[in-house]
Amino acid sequence: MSLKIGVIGVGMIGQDHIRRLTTVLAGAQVVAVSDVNPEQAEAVAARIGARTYPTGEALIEAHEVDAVLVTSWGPTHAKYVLAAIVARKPVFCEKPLAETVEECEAVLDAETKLGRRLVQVGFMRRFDAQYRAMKQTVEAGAIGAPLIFQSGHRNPSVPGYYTANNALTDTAVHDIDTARFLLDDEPIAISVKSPRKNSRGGGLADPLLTLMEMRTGALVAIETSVNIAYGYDIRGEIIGETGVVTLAESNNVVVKTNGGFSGHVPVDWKERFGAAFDTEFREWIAAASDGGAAGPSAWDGYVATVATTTGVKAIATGARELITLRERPALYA
Ligand code: NAD
Ligand code: ISE
Repeated sequence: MSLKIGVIGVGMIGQDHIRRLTTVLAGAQVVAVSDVNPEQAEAVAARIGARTYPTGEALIEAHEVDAVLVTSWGPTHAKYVLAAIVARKPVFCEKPLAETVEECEAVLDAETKLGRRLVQVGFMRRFDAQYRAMKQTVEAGAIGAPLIFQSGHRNPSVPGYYTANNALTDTAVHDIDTARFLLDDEPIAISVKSPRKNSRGGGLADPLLTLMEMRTGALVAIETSVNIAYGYDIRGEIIGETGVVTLAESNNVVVKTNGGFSGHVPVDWKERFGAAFDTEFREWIAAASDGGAAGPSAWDGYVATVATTTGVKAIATGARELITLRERPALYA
């Protein structure tokens, strides 16, 4: 039987997820869409033969909707996730789970009160074959205890409204989650430094270097460059006690000619993480069809938001700021 999905927010990534749910993956059907831009909702619905709903809440309550996909703007995520929990429906929420720590805590409270997981957060890197291989390498003990994780997150360009705070809340949020995933560790402090600005950024503090200290004593150094022009380049290396593990280049082939060698750099996150998104949704469809969720949880969404909001504070103060987490509920053990 096919999982009947309702999608709230049919902009760029909403439409990309609808494409993969309708043309790439099996086991799901998008039956309902809603958007604050009704013309956009109508246009997308007409393309796939879905029904439109005037509000996200109405879509969540609809009988025909088994599971909910939230791909609206960040500040609206929490209210839809909470409504889905009230309706007892599995919900996939794109990052961030919520923009404030208080809203994330409300989601944790609602889900732990229910006593089972319904929420999955869109940290797609956890489904990327390269990162999974990196994690397996660490867990196999091949490099000894991890000491440092260096993560490079490079975007060719960003829109004019993008701020230095966005470099944490919108971009480095992925590296923060990746660090927790790879090291199986939690952050305790964060500081952010900016070198000389990239002149392509029109005054934006870019790049940023974020240093996160972990409970075990491991350090995480995140470089966010968002105007680097040459492509969308994701770097990663873990330095352990006896070895290192490094993300390979993401191009399929290396071309050697005329005394040189070259390879393709992805143009954007859709290209770099296309296969990871497919795996993420394949695993979500399977879990949601059983009434649950797979992979990144509301707890992971909560920790990421605590870390990014503390990082935003660190940008403002220029100081090292402590990251304070509530006790992890048993549901997320
Ligand atoms: P977008 O602006 O292209 O699309 C958002 C859509 O949501 C728009 O059509 C807008 O009209 C609609 N919307 C806004 N508020 C709404 C509401 N209250 N109810 C219903 N619809 C509403 O944005 P986008 O780039 O698609 O990003 C959407 C989300 O996905 C963001 O949270 C973003 O951080 C996340 N995202 C994740 C990744 C990733 O790599 N995982 C990549 C891009 C975007
Ligand atoms: C975007 O919202 C994403 O989530 C991408 O994965 C990230 O690389 C980009 O910087 C963000 O703007």
